[in-house]
Amino acid sequence: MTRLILLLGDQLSPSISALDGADPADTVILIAEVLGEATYVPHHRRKIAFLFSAMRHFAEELREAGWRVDYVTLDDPGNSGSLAGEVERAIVRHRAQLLTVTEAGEWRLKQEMDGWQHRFGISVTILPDPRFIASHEEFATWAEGRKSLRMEYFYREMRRKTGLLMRGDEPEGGQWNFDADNRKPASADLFMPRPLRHAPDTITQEVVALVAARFPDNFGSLDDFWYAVTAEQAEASFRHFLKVALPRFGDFQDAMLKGEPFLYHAVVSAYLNCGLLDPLAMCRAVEVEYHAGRAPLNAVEGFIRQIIGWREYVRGIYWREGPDYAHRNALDARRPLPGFYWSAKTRMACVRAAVEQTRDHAYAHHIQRLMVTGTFALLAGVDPHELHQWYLAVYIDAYEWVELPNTVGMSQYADGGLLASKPYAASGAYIDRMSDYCGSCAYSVSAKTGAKACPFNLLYWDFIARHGDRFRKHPRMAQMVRTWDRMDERKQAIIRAESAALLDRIETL
Ligand code: FAD
Ligand code: DLZ
Ligand code: SF4
Repeated sequence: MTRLILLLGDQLSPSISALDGADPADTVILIAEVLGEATYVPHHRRKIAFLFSAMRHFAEELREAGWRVDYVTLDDPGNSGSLAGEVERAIVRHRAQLLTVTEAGEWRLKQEMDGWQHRFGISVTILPDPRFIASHEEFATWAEGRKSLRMEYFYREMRRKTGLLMRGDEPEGGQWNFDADNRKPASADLFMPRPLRHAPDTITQEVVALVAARFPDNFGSLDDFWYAVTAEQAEASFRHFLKVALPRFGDFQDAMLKGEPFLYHAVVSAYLNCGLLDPLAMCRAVEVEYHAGRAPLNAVEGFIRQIIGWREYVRGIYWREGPDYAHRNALDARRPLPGFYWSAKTRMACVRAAVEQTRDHAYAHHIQRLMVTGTFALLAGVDPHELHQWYLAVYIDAYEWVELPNTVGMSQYADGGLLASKPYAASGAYIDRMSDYCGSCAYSVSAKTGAKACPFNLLYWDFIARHGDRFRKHPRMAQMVRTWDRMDERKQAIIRAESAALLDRIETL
């Protein structure tokens, strides 16, 4: 009896549950490049190339380990263009009677897979994805009956569960969270680490040519491809991060600098999210750096929190909230996404820098996503669903389970405060404090009104005014609403009028 195992593009781990207990003698593994997955949003070209190359390399590794792999390339003349179509063709090709998959990372595919047994008329087994620290059930149990679902409390559970940075029942260093030490701006004269670069081999070169030919109009540069595409390369990239950047990861986690897309970040999310790296193994390696005295606690705790805290927590929220989470719009934001999110043609130096490096590397670090492109969209009232589709398309690490809660919840407050305790609304002063962008900007960060006023300044107060009623009693927003309420009426009128004019010419900012 032949068993078909489908592995998705973000399931490139030898320990994936679909392979558990399978016998290479009667198993065929199907991996398929399909147009449907490459176009459900207009992905960055580097993202498609990265994933196809990683998929092809993984298929080679599985073959070397003794598995029969049926790999369907995008330009295979018979390619049906969808995962279901490829499964159907493979069932016939191999006369398969059983199909095994590991659950997919988004509702769209989950709902489709739930119908496969009926559709194909063979036995279909869908297994949980063990590459996460908390199962769906564990998250549901933690969330059950809580008034608020703050990440910090979930994170403490994960610390206890994994034993990471624990001394018995107490957190290492007597504190769970050292974020207060982690808000330093960087300066251009510091030593700047760079992510490890991997020369593209023949497989990657072929894939880059394929993507250039098949996706000529998609966003993003394919030049100078340097990402890791195998587990071994990804591990080398991570080890490089441990050595050159981890010690300062905490200090400069929120910093931004011109011409420095990566700073002290790990640049590992692409590898983690498609299965080339294992989250728990990474955290254990980071903990070793602390105990060996090579990295301080604020850096190590900060990094571990991102992985066993934020990453696990957003996944929990995604699956708990259901498919309609993608359509939440608590602040009723309806503005179309400005064209400069694609073209980078804007005089706002901060937004331009974030979009340019996104175009060049399919990467921007967390504070750029949250406090530059995210905050601008929030203040301007951009439709969160459009913005979600942009984030999902342009980042090399973007899959809906992780991108959506970060966008709809954390960055846009579109879930009404389920995930974030307050909207990430801020004036230009925040960006000025954390970056060197403002010095070379066409706008003046110190100007609150007038032709040169930083758009973040004007739109910040406009946002507070627009949503004053909602936030007047909010514990963390009431103060700002009061400041607005007390502002001189003439000044209020100027801000509202200038903001309205600015939003009318948003495409020219
Ligand atoms: P580092 O800063 O070095 O952090 C280490 C790791 O921690 C990351 O690789 C990542 O796995 C994890 N991590 C850190 N913050 C988060 C977070 N908020 N949620 C989940 N994991 C986190 N991350 C994605 O992996 N995919 C996405 O599609 C994605 N979309 C985002 C959209 C928005 C609007 C925002 C605000 C954040 C988004 N993030 C996303 C989270 C974060 O920006 C990226 O994980 C991070 O920038 C990846 O770069 P890095 O590997 O250098 O991370
Ligand atoms: C993102 C992506 C792309 C671009 N292409 C493929 C593909 O051709 N075949 C495939 O199996 N997976 C691809 N993926 C990843 C899937 O979209 C991902 O598995 C789902 O979004 C679930 O997380
Ligand atoms: Fe961004 Fe305003 Fe600073 Fe310009 S002045 S870089 S728009 S924060």
